[in-house]
Amino acid sequence: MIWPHTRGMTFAIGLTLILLIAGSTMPVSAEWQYLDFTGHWYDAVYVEGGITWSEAKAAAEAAGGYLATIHSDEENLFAYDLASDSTYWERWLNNELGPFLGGYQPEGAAEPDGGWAWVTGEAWSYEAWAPMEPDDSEGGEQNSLHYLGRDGYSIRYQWNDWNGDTGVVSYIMERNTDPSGAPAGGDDSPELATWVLIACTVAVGALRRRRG
Ligand SMILES: [Ca+2]
Ligand SMILES: [Ca+2]
Repeated sequence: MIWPHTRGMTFAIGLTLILLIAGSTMPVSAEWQYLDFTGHWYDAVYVEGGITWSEAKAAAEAAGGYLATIHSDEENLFAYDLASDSTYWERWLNNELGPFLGGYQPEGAAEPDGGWAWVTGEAWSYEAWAPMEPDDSEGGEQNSLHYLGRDGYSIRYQWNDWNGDTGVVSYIMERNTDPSGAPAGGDDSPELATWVLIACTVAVGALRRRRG
C-alpha cells in the first residue's frame, strides 16, 4: 500500500513547510533592530513629504516607544546606521538633513546650547554635535535634534539643532520592550517547534489510521 503512505508523508512535509514559512514571517515589527549594548529596540522611519519633530514624537509614542535618546558612541552609531541609506535624508543648501532624535531645547533655555533635554527625562550625559553646532541659526527657532551631513564633511552621524516645525523626512524611534510582544529574552522558536510537532503527530496519526 504505497499510495496512502506517500499521501501521508506529503501531507506531513507540506504542513511542516507551511508552518515553517508562517513562522519565518511571524515577527510583527521586523524593522525594529535590537541593540545588545542598551537592551533596547530601534527603528528608522521614512515619511514621504516630511514630518515635524512634534509629529515624529507622537508617532514614536503611538508605536509604543519614543524618539531615540542617545547616551554613548555605540548607541549613536547603531541608531545612525539604521538610517544611513540616502532614503532617510533630504538635501538643503550644502547640508544633508537626517532623521530626528529625541533631543529638544525647552522654551526659555539659553541659546544656543543651554537646557538640552531628552523626551524621556533621562540625563543629558552625552553629546555628538557636528562642528559649530548647535548654532540656533535662523532666528532662534532651532530647538530640535537630528543627524546632519554637510558637503566636504564625510561624517553624517553627528548632531544639529534644527527647526522642528520645518521638519525632515525621517525619525528614529526606540523601545525598551520587545515590539513583538514576546517576553524578555524569548523568541518564536519554541512556539514554532511545538506547531511542527503537532503537525507531525497529526500526519502520523492519519497515516496509521489509513494503514489500520
Ligand atoms: Ca535653539
Ligand atoms: Ca543648527
